[in-house]
Amino acid sequence: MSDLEKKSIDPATIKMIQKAAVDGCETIFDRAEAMKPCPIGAEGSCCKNCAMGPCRVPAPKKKDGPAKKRMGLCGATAETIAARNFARMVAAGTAAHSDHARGIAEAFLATAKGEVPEFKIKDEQKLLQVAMDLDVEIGDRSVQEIAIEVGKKALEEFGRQQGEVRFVKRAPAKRQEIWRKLGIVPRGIDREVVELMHRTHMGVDQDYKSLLLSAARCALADGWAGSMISTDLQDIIFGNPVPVLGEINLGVLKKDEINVVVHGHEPLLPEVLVGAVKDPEIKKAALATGAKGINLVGMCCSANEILMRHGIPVAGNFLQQELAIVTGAVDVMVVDVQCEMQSLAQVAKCYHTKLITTSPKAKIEGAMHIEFDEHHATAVAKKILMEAIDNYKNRRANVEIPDDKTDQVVGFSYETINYLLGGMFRASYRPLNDNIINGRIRGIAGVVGCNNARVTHDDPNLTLIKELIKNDVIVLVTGCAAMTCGKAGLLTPEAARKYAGEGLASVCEAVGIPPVLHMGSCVDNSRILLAATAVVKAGGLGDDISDLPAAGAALEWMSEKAVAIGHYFVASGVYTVFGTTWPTTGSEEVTKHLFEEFENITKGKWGFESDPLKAAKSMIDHIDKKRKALGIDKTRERVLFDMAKRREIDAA
Ligand code: SF4
Ligand code: MSK
Repeated sequence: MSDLEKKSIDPATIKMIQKAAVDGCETIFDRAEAMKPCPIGAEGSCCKNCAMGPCRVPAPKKKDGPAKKRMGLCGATAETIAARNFARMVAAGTAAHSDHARGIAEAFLATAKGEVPEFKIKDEQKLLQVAMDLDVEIGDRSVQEIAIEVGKKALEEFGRQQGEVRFVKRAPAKRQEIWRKLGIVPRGIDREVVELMHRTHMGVDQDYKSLLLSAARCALADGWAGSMISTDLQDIIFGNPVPVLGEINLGVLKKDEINVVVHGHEPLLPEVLVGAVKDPEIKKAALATGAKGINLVGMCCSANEILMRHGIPVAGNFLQQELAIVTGAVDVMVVDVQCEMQSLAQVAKCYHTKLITTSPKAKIEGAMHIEFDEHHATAVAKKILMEAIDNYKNRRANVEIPDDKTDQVVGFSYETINYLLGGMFRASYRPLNDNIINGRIRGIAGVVGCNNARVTHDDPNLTLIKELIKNDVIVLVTGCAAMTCGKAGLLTPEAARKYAGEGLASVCEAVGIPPVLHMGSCVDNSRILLAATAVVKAGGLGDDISDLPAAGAALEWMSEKAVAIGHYFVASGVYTVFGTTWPTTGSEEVTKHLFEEFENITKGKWGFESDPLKAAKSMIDHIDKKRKALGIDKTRERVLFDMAKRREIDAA
């Protein structure tokens, strides 16, 4: 394998890494070679929670003989330190998703009050469903009255001090019972994040089991509250995704158009940009530059949001953000929050690109700042587009856009899958359950998460997913992992025949769906929780999420949000496998607790496997174990008759 092939399996990415080298522009791929991760930090053994440290308590080497009790200055053990570091990742991830949700809830309320003309209540049916789940009275009230109360009730979920976040009622009854017995039902989102930060402060919670269980409560506040609120309210004001055709990879950039890349996570500005590029005044200004128009494309989860709802092309996933600029064709890259690398400002300087930050929470030194405010949404969007139009004339000679791009069918929300499987009049997950029971579909996997520059870009996720579908496991994807699948051609109905096992392919062909279903952005992992719940409720596969033949994975994770997501899946009863690196290897006890003992607590557990084929095997083994427990393992043992045997039967 050449050095370049070790960096990415994606041809467009490799071409742009080469171009960056020619242009003398440093990228993350160069830095990953030059700087190795700190081994003590990587295993979760460094504590800097007070000024007597940082204390380093690395895992003992075998050659050192029997391990002595390792501890920091205050006596915090290696276990406490590893668990505290893990818990703080959960708190940060939950905070990120949930602060995103707060912004959406505020914009939703302003929309309901009629203060944001650009947005409206698009999905009234979903509004009513969400209203019921938030205990909002419907009666003969107007849509506006209901929406205003939904907005207010959604905001209450953040600051509640006692009781339970309301969406936990959506979980299977048995799951709710497990959480209540363990005392880990989240009260309010902010409270759980604050409490976890408090517990992990110097000299507070110093029992690793207690820390990891509190981290579960915080993570549940992400999955079953913060992220779920984001998804639901976004669907109501921007529309619930339905299957739509899109394109993905750097080849979606256009040499003769003004390219605007929208990158980050919050869909508010991207939604307005989708409308603003069609504005006659903007179009005229764009044409006046000699360009053929404006080409709006997405990057990371902002891309997923406008791809799912409008089919807007996607330039790439996390590790391609700098490389989009390296094409020399990006006139503006506009970012909001999360996963935006600070190096974008440096890369932009190598070319003509204007980097524009828009969130008051996320500024980057060297970038232009145009603050987004939903009350002046169109004005902000037009200002950004005018910056791009103005910058087109500054393009330099070194424009080179790879021609790689792939078609993809996306937009599989939880409700859309329900409708596709059961039809409009008897929408239900039951047909999926029937196909799992009869063995055509072996199980369900959720594969989510990021890219990580420490492993070959896109390779672990793609190898894992191909292996899963080959073994008749239907795969639900979100985030940057979904984009990996899009680029590799797995998100088309034709991929079923090409890559899936016979059973899964036959079901996909009958329904007309790909074997890998793109469910959206990182916050939309909440859709996977609801899909799993719907499968439980459809019957025949046990009475809890932990009974399902299902597993989750994030082999290329890098973000703290991924740890929060993984921990809420584990706390919801799912076996969840991470790859690349595992953040608690500094403590054998903590790792064992998460990988083994947690199954006795939440009925879900963590796993780690850096080899994607072995990860697939462990997920399939888990699925088969669950099939056996449900008594449906025999249905897969289908007898294949040869011609002689068939003639024998016919003659009988
Ligand atoms: Fe060291 Fe304890 Fe301070 Fe951590 S909290 S840095 S282990 S003294
Ligand atoms: S963008 S969190 S790199 S999936 Fe959601 Fe991708 Fe991970 Fe960011």
